[in-house]
Amino acid sequence: MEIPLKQPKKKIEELYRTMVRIRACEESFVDPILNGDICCPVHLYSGEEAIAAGVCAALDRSDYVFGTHRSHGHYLAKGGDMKEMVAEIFCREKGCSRGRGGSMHLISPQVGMMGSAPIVAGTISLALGAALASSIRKDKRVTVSFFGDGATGEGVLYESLNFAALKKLPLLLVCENNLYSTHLPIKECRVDNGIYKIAQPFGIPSLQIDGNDVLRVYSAAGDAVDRCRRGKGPVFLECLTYRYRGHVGPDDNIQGSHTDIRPPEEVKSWLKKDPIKRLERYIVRNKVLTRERLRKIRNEEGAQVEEAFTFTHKSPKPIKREFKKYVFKN
Ligand SMILES: Cc1ncc(C[n+]2csc(CCOP(=O)(O)OP(=O)(O)O)c2C)c(N)n1
Ligand SMILES: [Mg+2]
Repeated sequence: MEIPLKQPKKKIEELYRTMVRIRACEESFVDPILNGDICCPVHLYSGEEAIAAGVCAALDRSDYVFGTHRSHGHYLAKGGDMKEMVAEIFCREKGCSRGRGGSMHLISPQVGMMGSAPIVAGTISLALGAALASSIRKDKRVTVSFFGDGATGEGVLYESLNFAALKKLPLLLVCENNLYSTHLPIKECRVDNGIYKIAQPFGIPSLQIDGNDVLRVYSAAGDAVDRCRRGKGPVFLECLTYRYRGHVGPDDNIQGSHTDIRPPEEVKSWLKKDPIKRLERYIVRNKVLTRERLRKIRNEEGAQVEEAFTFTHKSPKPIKREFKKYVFKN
């Protein structure tokens, strides 16, 4: 007997393609970071792709997303232009922030990627504001606030939970719990590991899910987005995951010195739960797509990355006297 697929084939292919696109892009930055061609701090998202891919696949183009310091995946999954992202990371004039922002300042309002910023928890209140605006305008848009487990140490998260619940705002709070905040294991800074529980005193529906299972993320995000759109108020999703690379840079320090304190056994055990390999196994087992089709998708996405690098290297760097050109003046 055939087991029905969890999602339509087209959706599964889209989820796979998005994750592959993010991974291909992330890994292409490793060498340029190590040899100094990329000068800004870069927080790679490899290993966590299922969260951005699954959540953003449940959104409409007009919905809003706010990111963090580790936001390449959010930007790409929401439909941001890869060329402009790569150019930004290389600090080029054609980057999405005109080369003034680097890896941690990604923005593409035309697709609803409203911005990322390095201040831990700094964008949660901005997402809250966007959700409040949608609620006042009755435009049916949903806002997603992505943040890491580290943001649970910041008061603004709790203030935002209260206000969002009070006003029943269309806000989906997505905590990407990768078990570490820089080099601090979550066990050393939280009394209780169940982050999802922090939303309970505010009456916000919340759950903890496997953030490396893209089908699970997509389905949980779909339910949450639906609830937000119906005006029922915010939802909190804690997605358990793990980063494959260092906190910043490929091997934990910008120029590659090895400072990762995570136990090698722990890293190894998470590599076995790779979100892309996991979906591949599901696809092949259930004959959703052929191995050949999967290879084609990987090649196509690899080619996109190459194109983005060519575009970037043709783009000039901002000239010194224009550094402040886009600074807001009242
Ligand atoms: C308000 C603030 N405090 C401290 C920092 C330094 N800092 C940068 S990233 C980070 C850890 C963030 O951890 P988490 O939120 O779990 O995200 P992850 O890096 O694990 O994705 C810290 C403490 C900062 N950027 N902002
Ligand atoms: Mg973390």
